[in-house]
Amino acid sequence: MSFAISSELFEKAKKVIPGGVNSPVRACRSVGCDPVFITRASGATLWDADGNEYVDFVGSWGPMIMGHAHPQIIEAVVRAAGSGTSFGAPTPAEIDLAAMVVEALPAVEKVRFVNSGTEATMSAIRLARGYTGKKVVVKFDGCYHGHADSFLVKAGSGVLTLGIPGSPGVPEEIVKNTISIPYNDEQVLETTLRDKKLDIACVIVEPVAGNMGCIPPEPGFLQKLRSLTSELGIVLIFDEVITGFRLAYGGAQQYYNILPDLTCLGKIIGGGLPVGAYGGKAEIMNCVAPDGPVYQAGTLSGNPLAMAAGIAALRLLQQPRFYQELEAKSAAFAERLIEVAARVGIPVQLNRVGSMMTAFFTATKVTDFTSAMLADTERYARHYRQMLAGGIYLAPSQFEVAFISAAQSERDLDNAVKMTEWSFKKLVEK
Ligand code: KE4
Repeated sequence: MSFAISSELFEKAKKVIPGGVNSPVRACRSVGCDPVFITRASGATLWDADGNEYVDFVGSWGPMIMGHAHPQIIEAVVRAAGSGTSFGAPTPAEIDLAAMVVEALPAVEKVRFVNSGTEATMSAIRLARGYTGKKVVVKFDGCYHGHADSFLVKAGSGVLTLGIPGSPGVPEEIVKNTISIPYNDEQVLETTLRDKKLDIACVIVEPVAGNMGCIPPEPGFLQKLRSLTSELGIVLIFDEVITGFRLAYGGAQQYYNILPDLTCLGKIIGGGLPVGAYGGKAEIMNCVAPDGPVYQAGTLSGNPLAMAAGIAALRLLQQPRFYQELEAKSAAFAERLIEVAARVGIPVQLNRVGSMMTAFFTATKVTDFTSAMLADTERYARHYRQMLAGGIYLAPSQFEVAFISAAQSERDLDNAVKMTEWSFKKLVEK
């Protein structure tokens, strides 16, 4: 494979864009190579500027559950574009997508659209603080909720991959109101939430962690979180930017049957266009301007093209048996990877929930940030480069997830398993 044109493009990009990328993890720093520049995608296939072809397991970090350039999504966006691209005024499509989200998510009575997952979570914690009159936000080590100041303490994706614990530019006055505790630790959770000295407004959690690699909630953890926050009058926020419409049509809240007070969404609900959303109990959402005093706004919120893409995407997810078939495909693929690792004799922990999974290069069970940090990131980097050379496009970080989509064919998955076995064998050879 030649990456000559991508390398040229990267040099050009670095002259005008910090690091040559518009999001740090894309720079592939933690996997020891330069990024390839993608020019086209269709279904489960990506093509880069050198014409190399890849089976895609990143799916634009989650949105592309239906695969790339799905004809019905493209057709919806093209049709919408023909009527104009942005009005800064309410449109019928916003009502349609909002109604679909409310219909799908058991804990959401009202929803506000924004333009990214970060905007969704940033707005949700402001709302929780405004609604409760309290200040402290509790999050979990290794969970990532976007790059708003309040979250950049032991964040997961991006910051963790770059090894920057928190970030310069975030005033400590902000982060002193953010507490980060270990994921899956009920003991510390209870002690923290019951600490009378803490003026806790909300807890925000990835119901399945996806930004320190895939880490499922331990049995009972989410139930404990729900019962404690209900008892103590703390707003429970599910950050479902990844899990929303990924684990089930009703997201993690349907999958685990746990109802948060607020839900944050992104990725899939935009069908690949920039959409985020936060929603929840009407009693809380009615505190959002202009109904209530909690301010939040956005020029392109509810953009007609993004709404059209989101509506088309969710309609495709309503197909009967969509999630059962995706689960069967994901489970079978994960099982084959586990078998390959055992056959080759390489220590790998394969964490999976539904169609999101991570192969951690470690012999230790991965249940939280500390155990995730034991993974061999050098070995992952070699694996990433070997798989890329073999036409398999993985996340350029050990601390992200691989996604199965409706578009990967049996042949694609067979190729990925074969390449994985080849790469694992090279890794154990040294
Ligand atoms: P965005 O602002 O990137 O749309 O969403 C932030 C966000 C919020 N919550 C969760 C659970 C998320 O996973 C994310 C963003 N995810 C990362 C990858 N895991 C985006 C990739 C990137 O930063 O380039």
